[in-house]
Amino acid sequence: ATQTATAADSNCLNSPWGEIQVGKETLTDYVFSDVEDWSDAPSVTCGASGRGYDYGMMRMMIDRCAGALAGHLKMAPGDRIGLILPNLPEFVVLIHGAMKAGLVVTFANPLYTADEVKRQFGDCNVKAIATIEMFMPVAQEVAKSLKDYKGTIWVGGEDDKGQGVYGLRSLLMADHQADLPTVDCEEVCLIPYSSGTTGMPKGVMLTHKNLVSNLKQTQCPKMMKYEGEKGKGDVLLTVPPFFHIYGFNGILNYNLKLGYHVVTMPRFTPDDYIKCLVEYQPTTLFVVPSLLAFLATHPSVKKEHLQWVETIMVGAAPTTDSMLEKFLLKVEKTKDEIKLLQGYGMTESSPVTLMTPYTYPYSKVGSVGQLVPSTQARIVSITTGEMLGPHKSGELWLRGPQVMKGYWKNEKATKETVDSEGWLHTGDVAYYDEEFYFYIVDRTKELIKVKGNQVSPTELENVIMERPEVADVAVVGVPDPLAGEVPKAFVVLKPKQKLTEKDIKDLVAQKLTRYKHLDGGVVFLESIPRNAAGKIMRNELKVLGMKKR
Ligand code: 4UV
Repeated sequence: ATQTATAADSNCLNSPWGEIQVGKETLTDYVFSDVEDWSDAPSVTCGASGRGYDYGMMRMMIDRCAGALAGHLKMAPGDRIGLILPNLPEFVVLIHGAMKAGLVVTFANPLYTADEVKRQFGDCNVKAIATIEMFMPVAQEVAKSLKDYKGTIWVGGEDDKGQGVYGLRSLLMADHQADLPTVDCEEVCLIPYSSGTTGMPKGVMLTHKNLVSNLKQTQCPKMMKYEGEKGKGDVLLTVPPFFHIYGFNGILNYNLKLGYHVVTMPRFTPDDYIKCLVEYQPTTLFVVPSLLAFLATHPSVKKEHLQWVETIMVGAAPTTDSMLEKFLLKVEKTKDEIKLLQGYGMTESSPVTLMTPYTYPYSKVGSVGQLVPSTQARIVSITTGEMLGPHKSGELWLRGPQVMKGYWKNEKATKETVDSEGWLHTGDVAYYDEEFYFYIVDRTKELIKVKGNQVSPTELENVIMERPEVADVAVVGVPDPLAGEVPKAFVVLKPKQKLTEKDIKDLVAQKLTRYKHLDGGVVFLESIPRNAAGKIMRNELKVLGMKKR
């Protein structure tokens, strides 16, 4: 109904869904602001162990965690804390407890190697780490490399281990008191890492205002026709990691704000997932495309397992119409019976900028939706730099209150990514149709997406270049039916040097976590195609990579 408002400005496209009131609250206060209405209802449950807390208990633990961090570990407002945690109910206690104490959180994939965590936590000067027993050796090794370190929080630990390792339970039981700071909504509270359009992963500075605005944008009553039936016992089953912006803000905070029962698990296994479907009877699933493919095609997932599902949200990487069709075939439901939502986002935009509204017709299923409220877009020609009209593909630029403050200690990359008028240059190629539905068609940036996870080619190239036999290297993503894309390396050896594909693969496998491994293989070349400026011509390599599989 409001769609004519879209093209309002000849300079850019506006959201057809109008504006939201930009968030002034802190993230934790906003997410838990309605908690009184459902304090006895379950908040987050670990599907593997059954351990969980109701909303009232969760909020009390968050308050006590804030008190312990400020009062006992002596973390000061603005200090960084690093989480090395899988999806557990206690993740919520730590992250919101830290934010309540005015701290800035950065989170790492718990399956990262010590080298990967050291780089990230060192870059933003982390002063405390929270982790579980399984990852304590990595945490301790990383802690040794950090300056002014205040201590490690042992999630799952009853008592303190000594030597600066505090059991979370004992910290919470002690009810440490502290004067907590008044936190301004413009302050940074989260620094997730993203490679952006080029180079190594960089810290993305997100403020309370960024994150709260994005929750308001994605829960806009007009766009989502959200009925206000909050906390009525709806159950969400979700496995995308909370240590990625989609999992943290797009899924966890989004659903906690609505009073949902969030069921998750620290590690995905088909058996555990199916067990949770039967036990918790979720009405909603938030997935990435590879998980949708699992649900749609895995023989052990049966129609009966999914009989309660009413809504399924897919984000973080491209999904296909045929996969959505396969899912509907599996559950033997029509497109009217299951609400399929899709979204497009980026770490740099807290994350959501495009989402399918409740009005979206099934004929547009390949679309990632329309601009969320208070968000503007431009499609900019890659060759001429001019703004393009409907059905023409160009780079997608976005602007809104959810766009990051900048990259941590990296003004150069910030300026290259967010221009002086506030436009975020996404590095994605997209077009829109007459009804202002957007379609993502390609990427100009280097980023590789493996099962929704970011892989920076630069990071792999740096590891491979460490070998003295290597003269030059380039890494690109090649299509993969299950993972979406996988990394593939092109290597030039120095004269008379010998290395095998296995040598290169092993090198990467030693240094980097599993999903970054060279599953696309290794090809040895005489030279890497580069343009006059010395930039790797990645598109040529992608074509070559597909031929040489
Ligand atoms: O920075 P990042 O790892 O961030 C994300 C965030 C994704 C989403 C998606 C929907 C949500 O509702 C939500 O809360 C979070 O993935 O990677 C950003 C890049 O991933 C690709 C694209 O290249 C981005 O620049 N990407 C993300 N979503 C999609 C996508 C999509 N729906 N379709 C195609 N590519």
